[in-house]
Amino acid sequence: MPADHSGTWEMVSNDKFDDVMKAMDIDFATRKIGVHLKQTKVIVQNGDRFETKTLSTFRNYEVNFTIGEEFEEHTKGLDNRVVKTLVTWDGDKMVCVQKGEKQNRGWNQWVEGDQLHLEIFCENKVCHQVFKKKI
Ligand code: ECB
Repeated sequence: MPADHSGTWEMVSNDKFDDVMKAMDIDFATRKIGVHLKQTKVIVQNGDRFETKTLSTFRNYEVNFTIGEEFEEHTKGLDNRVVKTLVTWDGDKMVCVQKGEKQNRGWNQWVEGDQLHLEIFCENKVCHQVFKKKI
């Protein structure tokens, strides 16, 4: 039984997000806005099928995937690249690899109690986001 990531999760911290945005070549003005956003993550999990929305006052990002099935992801409104994305389980941790122009790109996501943790990687930078489950 995989971990349950479903629910609505509200950002409580976003460590080193600016570093990861820089590694993705996001311009200064966008980074200035992006670093202050309180993101909300909405996850619908049906077995190995995931529908995810990352919401903010500035931009929203939606991506849907099935565990173990590689797909082409267009990071529209983020860094606007096309990557080959594969999400798998490593125990209760969700591991995402995004193959493309940027090396060492992807994210890891796991649940600890009422918190959702998300590490976002790009090149040699790592951002750590923590969300709290909305009751
Ligand atoms: C959508 C809110 C953030 C908008 C910030 C705007 C520009 C920044 C550009 C690039 C920054 C790199 C990543 C953005 C961080 C979060 C967005 C979603 C990351 C993601 O794919 O999360 C997964 C795992 O939770 C969704 O399934």
